[in-house]
Amino acid sequence: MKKMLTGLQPSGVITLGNYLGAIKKMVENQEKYDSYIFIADLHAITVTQDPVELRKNIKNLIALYLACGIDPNKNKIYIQSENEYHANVSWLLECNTYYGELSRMTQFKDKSLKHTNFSAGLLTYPVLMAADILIYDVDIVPVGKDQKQHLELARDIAIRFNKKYGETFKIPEPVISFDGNEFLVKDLQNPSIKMSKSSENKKGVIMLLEDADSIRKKIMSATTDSEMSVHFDPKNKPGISNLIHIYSSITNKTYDEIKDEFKGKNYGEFKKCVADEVIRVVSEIQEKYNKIINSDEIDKILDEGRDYTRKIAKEKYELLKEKMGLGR
Ligand code: ATP
Ligand code: LTN
Repeated sequence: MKKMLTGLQPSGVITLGNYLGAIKKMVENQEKYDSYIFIADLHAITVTQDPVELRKNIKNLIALYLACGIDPNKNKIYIQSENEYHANVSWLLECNTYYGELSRMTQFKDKSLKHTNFSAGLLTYPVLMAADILIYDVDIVPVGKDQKQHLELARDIAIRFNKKYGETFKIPEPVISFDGNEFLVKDLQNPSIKMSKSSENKKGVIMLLEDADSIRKKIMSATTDSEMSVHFDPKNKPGISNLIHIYSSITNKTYDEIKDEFKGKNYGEFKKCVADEVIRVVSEIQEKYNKIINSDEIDKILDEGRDYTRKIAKEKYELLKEKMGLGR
């Protein structure tokens, strides 16, 4: 059975973008693959985190995974930092990665520009991500397009390592999306940037734990254009295209079907339908979340995930050490 893996950072409450771009795809495919999903808390500390907030976010995110339909019987669910081999393997891979490659990463360039004094971890971040993937010989990594460059780097690192030390890693397939659609959910106020949980302006971002009234307001006041025609054209109509994409991702209707459905209707009517669908999905998730968040089920699931993945990761780490001539 092929393996599928993805990680999410506990850097705040997750957005509709994270859900549609990563979690929903994992849920839809969890039967078909041997699936791994984890909280990338080591990635989160590449920028400053408040320790109390961070711990709270980790727990909330696990509860949200479960509420979104990630099934603990079909997935290994774990916290990255509880499996120390991720950081260990990452160091070995760092020594097989070039500074030039890392400094060229778009995410590094964007994020380092935002801070005057940023950590070395922000630069080496993609190598840790490569370790997360390569340890388990993963085939498929469902992430949004923003992570595609990191995935390609993971491939390059694996190919280089195999050449240098002999067959060690499976090369992950560069599959970004299952349906070939790489469109990211965009900010509702500024559709030229992606919807992001760390955005300063929250008016354009829908959080999964947000209340229905607030979601409706944000969607109804989303930026559009003056054309009054509901069709997908991200270049000329980024706002409407974003809403079409959201509606399509939730209802599984194609862009063409949506165009037909809303022919002759105004943007207000369309936005109302988008809001209804988003609120329906988000309320279902919230209802489940409220049941899970205070149960002790979460600890049991995480213990099992940690123990299972540590065994695999330890073996890979020992193999790398042997190949690289480390230790006795
Ligand atoms: P941050 O603002 O802290 O960088 P983020 O909201 O951009 O966070 P990540 O934690 O970096 O989200 O990403 C988690 C997963 O969600 C990744 O697989 C990423 O590709 C996906 N993702 C993030 N934002 C979007 C989006 N707007 N549309 C689709 N997928 C997204
Ligand atoms: N960098 C990713 C989170 C992440 C990840 C991974 C995703 C860390 N390790 C391995 C897929 C596979 C992010 O910020 N979205």
